[in-house]
Amino acid sequence: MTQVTQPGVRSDVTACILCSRNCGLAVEIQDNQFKKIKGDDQQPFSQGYICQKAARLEHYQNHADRLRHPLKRQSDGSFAEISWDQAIKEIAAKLLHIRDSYGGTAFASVGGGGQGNHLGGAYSRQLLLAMKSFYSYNALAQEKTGDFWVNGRVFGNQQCHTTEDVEHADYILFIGTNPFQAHGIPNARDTLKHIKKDPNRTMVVFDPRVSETAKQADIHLQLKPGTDAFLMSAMISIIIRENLHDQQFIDQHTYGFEQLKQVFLAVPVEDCIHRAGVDSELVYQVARDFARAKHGCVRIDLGLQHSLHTTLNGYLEKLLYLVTGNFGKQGGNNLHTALIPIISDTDERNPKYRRSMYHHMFPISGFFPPNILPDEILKAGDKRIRAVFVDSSNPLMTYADTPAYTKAFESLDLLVVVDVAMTETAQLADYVLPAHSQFEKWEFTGFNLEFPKNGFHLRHPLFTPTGNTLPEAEIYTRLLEEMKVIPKQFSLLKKIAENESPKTKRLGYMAALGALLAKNSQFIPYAASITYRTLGETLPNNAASTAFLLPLAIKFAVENTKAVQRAGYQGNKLTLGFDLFEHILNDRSGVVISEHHYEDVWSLVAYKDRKIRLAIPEMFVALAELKQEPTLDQTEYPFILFAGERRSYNANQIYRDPAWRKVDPHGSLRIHPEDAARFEVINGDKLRCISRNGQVEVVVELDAGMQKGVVSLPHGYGMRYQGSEPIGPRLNMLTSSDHCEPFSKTPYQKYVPVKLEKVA
Ligand SMILES: Nc1nc2c(c(=O)[nH]1)N[C@H]1C(S)=C(S)[C@@H](COP(=O)(O)OP(=O)(O)OC[C@H]3O[C@@H](n4cnc5c(=O)[nH]c(N)nc54)[C@H](O)[C@@H]3O)O[C@H]1N2
Ligand SMILES: Nc1nc2c(c(=O)[nH]1)N[C@H]1C(S)=C(S)[C@@H](COP(=O)(O)OP(=O)(O)OC[C@H]3O[C@@H](n4cnc5c(=O)[nH]c(N)nc54)[C@H](O)[C@@H]3O)O[C@H]1N2
Ligand code: SF4
Ligand SMILES: [Mo]
Repeated sequence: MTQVTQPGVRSDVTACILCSRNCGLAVEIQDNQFKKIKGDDQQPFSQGYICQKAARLEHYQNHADRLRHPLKRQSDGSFAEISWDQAIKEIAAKLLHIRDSYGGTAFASVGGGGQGNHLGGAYSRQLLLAMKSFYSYNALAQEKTGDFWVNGRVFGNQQCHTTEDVEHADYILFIGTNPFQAHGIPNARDTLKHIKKDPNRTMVVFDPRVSETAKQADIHLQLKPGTDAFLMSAMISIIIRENLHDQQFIDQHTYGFEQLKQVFLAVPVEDCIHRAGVDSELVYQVARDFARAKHGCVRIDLGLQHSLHTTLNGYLEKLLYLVTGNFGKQGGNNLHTALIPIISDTDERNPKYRRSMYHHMFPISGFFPPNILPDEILKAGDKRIRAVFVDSSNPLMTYADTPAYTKAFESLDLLVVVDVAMTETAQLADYVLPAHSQFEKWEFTGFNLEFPKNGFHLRHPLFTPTGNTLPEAEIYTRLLEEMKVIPKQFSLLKKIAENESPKTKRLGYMAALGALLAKNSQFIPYAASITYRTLGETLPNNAASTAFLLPLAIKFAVENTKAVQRAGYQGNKLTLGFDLFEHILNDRSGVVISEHHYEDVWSLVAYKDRKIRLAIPEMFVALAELKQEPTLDQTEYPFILFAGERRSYNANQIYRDPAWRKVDPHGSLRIHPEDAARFEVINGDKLRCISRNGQVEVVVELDAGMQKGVVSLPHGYGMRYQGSEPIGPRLNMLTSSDHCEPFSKTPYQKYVPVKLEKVA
């Protein structure tokens, strides 16, 4: 509960918004500012853990680039403050004009939730539907969609997503991820420390760089960039050749192994290992020990997903734990439940999911890849995208190919940006709509990916909003009302909500809502705004925007009844969700929402027969092509750049004020000392980093942990704070839209060919 500790100082709890872990925070607040930030022991998952980044959150909450008023671009390019009424009226009229003149395909939404804010996504999503569009572009489709596609084939639905029980594993493969800096696993640094200390547990890291995690590892396979597919296919081949696969698991739970076996017996193991440039004996040892481990698990991230063969990598990674039977058990990889459906299932074989106009690209898990958007705006002729709504995202900085994005966004008929800060993307907008910060409104994320226990944390507002800002729920609901997609009032429904007796919980309301939507199916897509304006207005503490969680909680409880009961909620299949909702609303440090048994994982497999499909024909083709893949010609661009490393002081584009950083103010280029010597540069000197698309000037940092011929720059720099020159590298000046995996169109950000020049 919020408490007053000393005069003027309040304590409260919330969560960190800087990475997908969303660790619980216990905070002290004074004068509407953070005074002290530490870990919240009561948060059921992070249990008090935080990293160094969270303590700096005042730099997100208050800084000079915060937006305070709705803005409209003037003919001379400057911005003028306007009222919300004017903004909503003008934008609604323009949207309707575009929709009714050119059809829904002329509109795209971009973003819709970052590392900490997914509540607003339920509302922004409605605008896409009101525009009769299905073009949702999102950062997930520049990293994870290859993986989601594989999940769809292996488990039967792209919403089936796996998690890794690193805390209970005795043999862990970290492939292309640096959890010491990037987290992504529970309480990463503590977890890594425990594994390191325990002689019975083995940590193996696959990384071209001696990363902070690699330094803690028992075994480091320092492979060449972009060669994971070679290495993983060699390992799977070794496991199958040596009969180390788990035949019993395979027989009981999977289809397609015989086909798989033939394909992997044909993998040229030695060639593949050679290609990856690692010690052959070590690879055999890791393959054998992983297969024999009691509790083996695999954790991957951008080192695989932002590199060559993204989709194939996702497949091979899954095969590693599936053929060894490390699935559906403690310390293995498992599927998990989800209260908030952030992704959907859009299998490209289903013609119902419409493709993009220029690239004929299909959505994966509901999202289109940012790499194609500039072309869809600039090159699709009459079918082009003419209006874009950007929310919680800064694509001018974070999507590949800044020059292409700049040109595309400048050519739009309408660009609207909803953000808390004046970003580089907002600078190009026709209208900029200022949102409450994540600590000024109700918030949550959908990044709860745990199994067998899963959780959810609804955060209460901490601060009084300053300036003329609104929460996303209000912004989008007003727009829908102005567009006459929904009426301004649902008087009957609201009256039922107001008069509901505590005894009936909210049953009367839910019955009335169900009846309304059954009779008026055109309102179904707008259930979030309807609950916001009706039930929402009766919830305590201005929690209106959270009302749509009630139907989601009910659905979740119906689908996972026993697991929800085990987590301590009262009621039967139909009433349990009401109790869950009350706890979500009132338990400020977050709640456990489901508690499964490991063997329940099979009920989360989407194929009706609950069996896993191991053989994916498209992936067999990709594997065959691997054998013929030529090595890169490096004559013109002799270095491979990792364009986007996670370090101690970067956090996507969430912090704009450079004062938050305690080290690495320039976001330096890490380079092997011998490579640096060739350019006669030392720490602090400058180099020019040049790709085929652009160039940036960088500050040098010698790092003997880099491979020769490989350099690395951090993600999350390059912003212009208060209109300054860019601070640190603008990475996506170097990347190109077409430098991506042909299938998923996810960018090769960890494989950007560059050359270096000394700055005179
Ligand atoms: N500090 C910090 N933490 C963050 C973020 C942040 O901005 N800052 N962002 C969050 C987000 S959005 C994400 S998606 C995650 C990403 O988290 P991670 O993917 O774990 O982080 P990265 O540093 O991008 O990349 C991980 C590792 O991949 C290695 N790598 C590069 N190329 C290859 C390759 O070809 N093969 C292999 N095996 N490895 C390779 C790099 O050397 C690096 O150590 O981090 C999250 N956490
Ligand atoms: N070259 C290269 N590019 C990369 C990466 C890389 O490694 N290399 N990493 C990629 C990855 S993995 C990711 S996930 C993306 C992330 O890139 P984006 O999807 O652009 O997300 P963020 O950088 O988190 O941007 C968050 C935006 O949300 C705003 N914001 C914060 N709080 C709120 C709020 O409450 N409401 C609203 N409306 N807005 C808010 C912030 O001010 C900021 O402008 O970047 C990608 N880009
Ligand atoms: S950045 Fe991630 S790991 Fe660090 S405190 Fe925030 S949520 Fe936790
Ligand atoms: Mo990400």
